[in-house]
Amino acid sequence: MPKLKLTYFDFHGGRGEPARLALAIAGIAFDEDRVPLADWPRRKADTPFGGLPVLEVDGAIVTQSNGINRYVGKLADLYPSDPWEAALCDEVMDAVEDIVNKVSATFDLPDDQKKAQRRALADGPITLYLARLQQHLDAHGGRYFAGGRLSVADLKVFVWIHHLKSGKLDYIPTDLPDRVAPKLVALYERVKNHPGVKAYYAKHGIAE
Ligand SMILES: N[C@@H](CCC(=O)N[C@@H](CS)C(=O)NCC(=O)O)C(=O)O
Repeated sequence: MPKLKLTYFDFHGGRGEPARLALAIAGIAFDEDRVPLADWPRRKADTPFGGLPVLEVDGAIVTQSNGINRYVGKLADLYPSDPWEAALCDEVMDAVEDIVNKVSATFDLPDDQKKAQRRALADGPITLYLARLQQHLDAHGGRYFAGGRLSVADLKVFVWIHHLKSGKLDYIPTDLPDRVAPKLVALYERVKNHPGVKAYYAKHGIAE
């Protein structure tokens, strides 16, 4: 196994979280550099594209969250070996990235604009992505998105649903996933209760 160091922000969730969880679930040792937000302005220029996560593998650096998810998913046996199932796994991860990017674009807006844009996102694209992802889940057996078992796609959806339900996104109703996509919420609960996930959060003192 290569020597791994995953650098990401010191909070629960976000683009670095699926890789953290995949490695933790598989029991693969990795160093974590959890960057406090206060340190970010100083650290940003040292990253290849000005963003996190960054994964160091035997001293070499790679970025881009979904690429990192695929790489650690292969190490952790949480990425399908079958090319078609891999494409389904990628589709879900990239769809989540699409909708996360739309929401991220509202983070730094003045409050009145944030309110208007987030309400429109909740009524439109977020509802659509929740519904369509639930359809995808149903179409592939209802429990997992790809390969008939847990993969990094399920971990990525888990992180997104957690964010939506967390109350940290003002003007996006926290019960939206329950109303629109209860089967995604059931998936979220399954991942949350995975022993490897529970152990990772217990280790970091993070309560769900
Ligand atoms: N396409 C990149 C996006 C990376 C990205 O924007 N990460 C966010 C955190 S989730 C970040 O570093 N934000 C701080 C900044 O852009 O200054 C990826 O998927 O890894």
